[in-house]
Amino acid sequence: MKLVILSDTHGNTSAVERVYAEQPDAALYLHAGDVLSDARYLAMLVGVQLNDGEDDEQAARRVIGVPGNSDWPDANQPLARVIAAEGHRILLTHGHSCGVRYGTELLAQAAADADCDIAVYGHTHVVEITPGTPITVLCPGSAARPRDAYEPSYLTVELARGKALEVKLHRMKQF
Ligand SMILES: [Mn+2]
Repeated sequence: MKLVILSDTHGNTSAVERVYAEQPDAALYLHAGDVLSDARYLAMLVGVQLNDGEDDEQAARRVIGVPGNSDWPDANQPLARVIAAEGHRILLTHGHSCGVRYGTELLAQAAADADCDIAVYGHTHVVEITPGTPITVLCPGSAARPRDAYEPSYLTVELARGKALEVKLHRMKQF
């Protein structure tokens, strides 16, 4: 199944629209935060409710999002979520609460503690693709305000039971 990961759209709904226009057929979309309303906007484009079916691997299409540090605190929105897909378990969090600007050791530990094999974060606006030993750590960069290149970015992942992940970086033309 195809997974799309984006982050740090910071209210730029046209960035969300561009990602969805390029990747309209994924079964699972993860937005790693900043801001949650953009994840909700993506869910509207996909035609589902944000975070519906978080635990339901059978759901046809899912859009899962977490708040970032630029979101208003909301007790109903946990900072991290765990999503099961194709025999994998993915920890999704913005990452500011575990200091991703200074490294991803705490993030990888949190993923291991939650019995996950994949950790997805945002916040840095810098792409990271680190294959699992044993945790695969992924940051899609920012789909609106990149800090590592001129072009905004996002990731797609081909997830298959018992197979290695195929992670692909996508760069979009600057606006
Ligand atoms: Mn942030």
